[in-house]
Amino acid sequence: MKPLRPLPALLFLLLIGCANEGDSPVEPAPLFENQWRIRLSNLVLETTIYDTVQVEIMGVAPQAVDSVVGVITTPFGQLAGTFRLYDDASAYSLNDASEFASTHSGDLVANNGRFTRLINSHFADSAGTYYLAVQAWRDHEIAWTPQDTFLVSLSLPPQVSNLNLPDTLYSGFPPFQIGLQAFDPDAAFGDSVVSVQMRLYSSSGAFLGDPIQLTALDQINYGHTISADFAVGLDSNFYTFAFRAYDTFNMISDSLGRSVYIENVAPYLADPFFSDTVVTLPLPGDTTSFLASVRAWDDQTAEDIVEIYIQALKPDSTFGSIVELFDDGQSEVSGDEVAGDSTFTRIISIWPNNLLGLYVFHFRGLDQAGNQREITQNLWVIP
Ligand SMILES: [Ca+2]
Ligand SMILES: [Ca+2]
Ligand SMILES: [Ca+2]
Repeated sequence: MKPLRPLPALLFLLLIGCANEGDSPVEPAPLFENQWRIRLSNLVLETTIYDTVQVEIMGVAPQAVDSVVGVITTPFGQLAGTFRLYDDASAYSLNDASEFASTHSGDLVANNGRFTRLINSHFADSAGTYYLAVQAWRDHEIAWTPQDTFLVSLSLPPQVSNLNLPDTLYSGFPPFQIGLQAFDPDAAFGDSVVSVQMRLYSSSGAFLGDPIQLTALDQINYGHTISADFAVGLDSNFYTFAFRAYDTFNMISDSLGRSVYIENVAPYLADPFFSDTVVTLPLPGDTTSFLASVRAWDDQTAEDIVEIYIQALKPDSTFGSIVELFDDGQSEVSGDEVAGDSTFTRIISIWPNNLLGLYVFHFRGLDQAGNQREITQNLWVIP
């Protein structure tokens, strides 16, 4: 009987051993997961335009996945179609190809855990909302993606109408809201206008600037407010405004266009001014300085002004060099007291070798459209 005695102790040791094993840190098994990588886009009914579906299976070697199956259902829970997804770099002609599931998977990289298939709308009897979820099988385990919703729609583009835009935008026009209406004929089954864009073309057809996105004011009305500065850099001419609407299938409406005359006039000039109206020629080695200034503004805002300058017609009837005036507030440099107050200024110097007599100063303003205006002011240089 003696040999039996150690048994309780041995059992005790085994129990301790089991307890220890249960307490020791063990790496948790990686979760068997199935996540969306590329969701199906909306599809156009009765077309064979394919779109990509892709999921990524995690927590298991790609080769150990038994199958990956997409399940399409209707809003009433009826099965519309099933198809398999593959991680095969599109290497094989697939024996489960169907009217709506591609012959080659469309997969790019084999055995990277991403399973792919190309699908068209031919599983659908009618336009409407459909649901897609993808199941992955490993042994008797199954991992689903979240259910995704997509549309199958008739291929009708949106329509745009009722454009509110005048034939002429006069120089310095007050702020104006361009308006139009846009709607999608497929709205009954969920399609809608995603964006309405405006493009501007020159009379020669050149596209000017970036497309401008109109703001949705309500379900069908879209608008965009333009101000006088819209015409910065545009010379007075006819321009074409073109409007297009895009739906969730990226179908594009016909272009709604209008030819509009946009006016841009030269900068305005006023109150040419010299700090001394009569200047005495300085002695040799000296200079006489005075301020020249003019008020200048532009209907298209100061942004349209390229340069305000003066050029003097000298007593010998030749023109002096171009001298630019500034509205920069750099009083020490240009002589301008206040930046941005529309008064442009420059310190002018007379030298001992300058001619005596009447100088006619031409004050000129030039804008980005090439428009120019000038006014003159006389200055006498006397001995
Ligand atoms: Ca549509
Ligand atoms: Ca202008
Ligand atoms: Ca100024």
